[in-house]
Amino acid sequence: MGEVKTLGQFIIEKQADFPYAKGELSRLLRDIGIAAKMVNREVNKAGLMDILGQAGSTNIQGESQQKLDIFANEQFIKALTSGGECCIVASEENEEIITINAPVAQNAKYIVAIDPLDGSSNIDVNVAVGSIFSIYRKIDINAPATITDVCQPGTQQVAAGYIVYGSSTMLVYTTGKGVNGFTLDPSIGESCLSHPNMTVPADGQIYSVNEGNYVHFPKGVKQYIKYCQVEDSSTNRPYTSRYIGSMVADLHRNLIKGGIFIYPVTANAPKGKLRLVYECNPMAFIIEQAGGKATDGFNRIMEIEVTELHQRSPIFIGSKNMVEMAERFMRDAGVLSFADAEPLLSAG
Ligand code: AHM
Ligand code: MG
Repeated sequence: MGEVKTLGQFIIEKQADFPYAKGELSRLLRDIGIAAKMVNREVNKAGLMDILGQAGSTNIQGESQQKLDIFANEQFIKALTSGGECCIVASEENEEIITINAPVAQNAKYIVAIDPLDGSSNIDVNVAVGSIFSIYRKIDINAPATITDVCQPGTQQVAAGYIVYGSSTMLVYTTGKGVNGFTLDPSIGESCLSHPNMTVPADGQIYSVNEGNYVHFPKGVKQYIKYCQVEDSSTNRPYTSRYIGSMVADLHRNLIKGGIFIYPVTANAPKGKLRLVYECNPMAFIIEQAGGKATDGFNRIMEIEVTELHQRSPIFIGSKNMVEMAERFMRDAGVLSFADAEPLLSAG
């Protein structure tokens, strides 16, 4: 049997990569790992407990909240409040930022943005869901943290990660030095390093997009989808379409197998659906660290100016070459029809 390395051991070992680290980020990551285990326990009981179904309230985006959304949000906030390393939590489920005033957090310098339970419409049907987190450092270490500290561009992220509650539960994270994945062993209650140095293949054969919205997509996206469906043995097309409806699960699969995930602007969601701060930026950081690419069709996700906490953005993310091809279609959409574009693209 090979040597098993737990998430806790790995985090402490990696602290050495940051010569002046005092262990605060390590403790913060550990706290997030603990909250994730609590959420995992409840997600796994979802079919057994009276926890299924809607809680009857709506979140600030007007979407109905599931009971597990609320539970997951509470677990993360509780863990971050009592951990002492986090001064502000920003969550998909809370309209305003949550400032932590606990005495233990007096010197806290980290901001954590979370989507505590992403893809929650999939819970009732036993399909994978996830949690996403993004960590920033306070801009001015001596001043109280404000919303400005939360609205930093994605390039300023110190760490980011996700937990996918799937056929097994995995935590995948980066601190800007590659991407590592840990699988929860339920028999010992520990997440163990199972996917060291994860990289996303530069090319893939999977495209993930909600094609039901096709009619509402911009021309460039429509043309790219058609491109994915054209037969061409030299590029292994047609590609395979896979769409779970849980961004974390869709991206996790594409990270491992190679592929592109697109949530563009649509007629109904003119700014896109997914949120920049706690969905797009952390996923972009992870995918870039794994060698992939994340843009809004034109600009790098992590360089987009953040003007509000719940800002939305279109996203094209995954295998580098696939994202670049989709960007070409976006750029050329105004001038080229698909029929014109196809020979141009096959010519390279
Ligand atoms: P949520 O945060 O309310 O769960 O919404 C985000 C989810 C993503 O996980 C997923 O990629 C997307 O919404 C699916 O949206 P759609 O049903 O419009 O395809
Ligand atoms: Mg979400």
